[in-house]
Amino acid sequence: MAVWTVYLSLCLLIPLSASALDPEKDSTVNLEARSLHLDCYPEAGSDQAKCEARGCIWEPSSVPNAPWCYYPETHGYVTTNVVETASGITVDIERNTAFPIQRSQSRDVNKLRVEITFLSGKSLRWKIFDPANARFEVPVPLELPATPETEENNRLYRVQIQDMPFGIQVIRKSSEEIIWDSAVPGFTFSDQFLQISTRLPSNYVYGVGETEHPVYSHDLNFHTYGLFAKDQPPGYKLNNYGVHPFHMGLEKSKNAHGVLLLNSNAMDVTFVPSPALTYRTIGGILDFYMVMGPTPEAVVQQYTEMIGRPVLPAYWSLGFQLCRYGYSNDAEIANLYNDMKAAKIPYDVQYADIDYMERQMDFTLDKQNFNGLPALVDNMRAEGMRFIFILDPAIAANETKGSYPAFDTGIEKDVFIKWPPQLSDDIVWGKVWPDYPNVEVDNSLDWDTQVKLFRAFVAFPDFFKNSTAEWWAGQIRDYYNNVMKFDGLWIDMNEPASFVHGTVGEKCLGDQTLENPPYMPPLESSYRGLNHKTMCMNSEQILDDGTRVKHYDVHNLYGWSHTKPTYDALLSTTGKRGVVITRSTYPSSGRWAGHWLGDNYSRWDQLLKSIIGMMEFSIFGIPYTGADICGFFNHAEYEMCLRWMQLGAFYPFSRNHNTINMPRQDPVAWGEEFAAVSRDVLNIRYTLLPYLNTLMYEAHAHGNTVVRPLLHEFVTDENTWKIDRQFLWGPALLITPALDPGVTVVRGYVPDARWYDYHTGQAVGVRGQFVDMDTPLWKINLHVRGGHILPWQKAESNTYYSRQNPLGLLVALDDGGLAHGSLFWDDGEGIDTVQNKRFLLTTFTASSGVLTSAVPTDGLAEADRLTLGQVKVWGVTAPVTRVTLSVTGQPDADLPFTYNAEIQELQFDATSHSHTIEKPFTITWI
Ligand code: MIG
Repeated sequence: MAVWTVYLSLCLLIPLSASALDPEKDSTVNLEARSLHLDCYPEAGSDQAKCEARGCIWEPSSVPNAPWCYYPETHGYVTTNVVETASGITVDIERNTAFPIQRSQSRDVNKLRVEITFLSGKSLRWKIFDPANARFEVPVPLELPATPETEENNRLYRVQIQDMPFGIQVIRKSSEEIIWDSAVPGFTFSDQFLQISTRLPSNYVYGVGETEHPVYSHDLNFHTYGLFAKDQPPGYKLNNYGVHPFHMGLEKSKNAHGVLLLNSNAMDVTFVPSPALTYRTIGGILDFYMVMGPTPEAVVQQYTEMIGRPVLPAYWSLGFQLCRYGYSNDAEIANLYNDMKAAKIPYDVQYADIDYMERQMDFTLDKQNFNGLPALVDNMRAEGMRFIFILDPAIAANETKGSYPAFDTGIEKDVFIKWPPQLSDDIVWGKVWPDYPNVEVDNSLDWDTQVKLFRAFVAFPDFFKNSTAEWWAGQIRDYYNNVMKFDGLWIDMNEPASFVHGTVGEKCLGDQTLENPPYMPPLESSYRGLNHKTMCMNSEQILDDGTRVKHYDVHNLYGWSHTKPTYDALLSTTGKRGVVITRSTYPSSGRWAGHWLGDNYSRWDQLLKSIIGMMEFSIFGIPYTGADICGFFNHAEYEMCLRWMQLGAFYPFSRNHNTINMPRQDPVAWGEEFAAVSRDVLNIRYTLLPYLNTLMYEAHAHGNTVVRPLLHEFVTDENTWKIDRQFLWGPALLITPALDPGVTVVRGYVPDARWYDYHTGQAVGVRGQFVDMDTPLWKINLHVRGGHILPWQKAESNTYYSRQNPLGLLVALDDGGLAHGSLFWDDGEGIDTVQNKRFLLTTFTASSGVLTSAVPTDGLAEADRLTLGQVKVWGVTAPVTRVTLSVTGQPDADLPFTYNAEIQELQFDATSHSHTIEKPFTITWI
């Protein structure tokens, strides 16, 4: 209990809810579930009669948001048979019929099978399903170990089955903590309502998306988040574009685990202060995967091992990017480019939004306003710039036959989503952006009238089918070859979004309980049905193997299914790896794409929300992420936009983007001071790109996070568990942005390590404390952690040029005078360079006045080699008289150096030696 006492006393320093930490309650099995009042009536309009009709207990409570109708202790299922083998446990369970049917219109499944598999020593799965009738299962392939871990001693966990109510308990053997405990009332398994709750081992839970969260460490005071992919700008409790039923939880022992519910139906997740968690989903089965960590980084590594490791984006995609909706013509983009060049603000990627298309139709070009775009793209690409275009999934259907190949060939190849044949043989028509031919759009009319008068019918491709992927790739290839070049693709509206509800005419055919299910999770506009702003749930989709599924079950996978075909098409068309950005995501989307956080607002609160969103996508396995810098909707204001440029310079996906009809907010729109601050902070980003790129490689190869919550590096220090106003890049760079108006000082935590101010090289005097940091308008606080070596290059106007500079190293020594780091380097855009070992991996170690390198992987082509340049060493306590470079087979060489005693900084420069770094070196200073 010693550890536990320390834990308790430290926790007194931070505000916690009253019921937060009760060691007795949490460290022992509590089958009575006395204090666990789980909501038996989550729908609106409960009263005593309705509550009791469900066999539940009605008891008004004064605790805000606590349920007044809760399950009795023995509600649920009972265990009837348990068979344990070396690789898992099979359990048969039956509904406890002492309780009435749970949901009218949703047939209870009375007998269920539970299959628990010991996937590996660090992971397990429990799958609860109907053994008599096959139900929908998520067709997202996971990468699971070929054989289970049959050796008990190799497993970090053990599993216990409770009989009444049935429940699974997962125990971490090293601490004897129960980290999953579903032996609680309320378990329900009916056709369209499946519910399971678990106790949580601590109050620290992270993740569950995609919804905007006000804090990174969840507030457990009865908050429910609906999850259903929707074209919905982030807002309080609103379900957004993607779905990630994954969370990471901390334990009292300070270990961490992760849990995925692999289910793709509309669902919700409720956090309650017991602490506990409830999932409710309206279809499919309950298929859970747990990874045991035990560190937060290990959780993400194990999770991404299962769902697939994130893609390695092209190097240039780590550069700064500019976009807006509403560029009026190509000249506007050309002027912007010229102004950025004149202002010397580094920038790599220019976008064109749906404006470039003719009437917003994919694979067309607006010949009136954007006729010069292909030439502009060529000119900019010749100067090392890159272009990304937007594509929406919906294809316009009202063009004259023969004039719009995307639709014509789509019909020929039968790629569009239709009704089930027994209902109709027609396409499920929607409306999105494309306009009818020959209309003059009158923007003064209200939205619905505009949709009615001007928007064409559209068809939604069914991207599950291979034939659709081939058709899509063909359109992309033809566009590249015949219209204009591009380097990456931006896929939007793939929830899928529609401007009519369900279908044109808004009458969905078929079973209406799919459109308006008996239990409706709390979703935006849920009272209007699941098809609000998307297609009918009765639409039929066809999986790769021919299985027919309902959109109801796979709606949340539409964006997921759109992503791999787009990525594959990009690669096969351009011959380069490029990058894809997608709006709607599901677990494993990170294998092919990054994600921006959607249509945010030009508001101060959105700066913090963007950090929380990025940290969540980090643990969802999508590290290439960021928010629209300066905000999408509304007018950006000077100071906010400036602070946002500083924060956004540390988004892995760093793009300033704005909606139509809003004033400009790019860095050259605000005058000289703004341009100068943007230039300075982007120069820092560009200087550190070799480090950021190495982190992207670590994510791709090992599943590490890039934007890293502090608790991932300092989990034993509880002060870090709630920090979301600061974040790290990997282990070594601490970013403390200003997030509020008018501030000149920002409060930030300095974790217990040696840190150096990035701007001055000065060691920070305190550690393990919150401190006030000066943050004048021009400055974002950045600190480098002692013990680490960061690779860098001098910034240039874009990465084509900065990549040619010599490699610098920033050696930040720790208290013991040690540091280590690494560099990943490849050609920046080749396909499968990691898989084919066409890259260089160099490690660096500094110790006792010696800096050495080692080269575990040397597969770089000669043309891509890097020479060693300038090295800065921070924390050199004694004056230096000589610096020597030694390379095997060559005479030792003296290097020019300077030593600054005041900040204990040694600098030396190897540039003149043209030493290429695939050859190991040793540098000594005395
Ligand atoms: O209905 O393409 O989130 O980034 O600029 C809006 C226009 C459609 C939504 C995207 C946004 C993009 C916009 N799109």
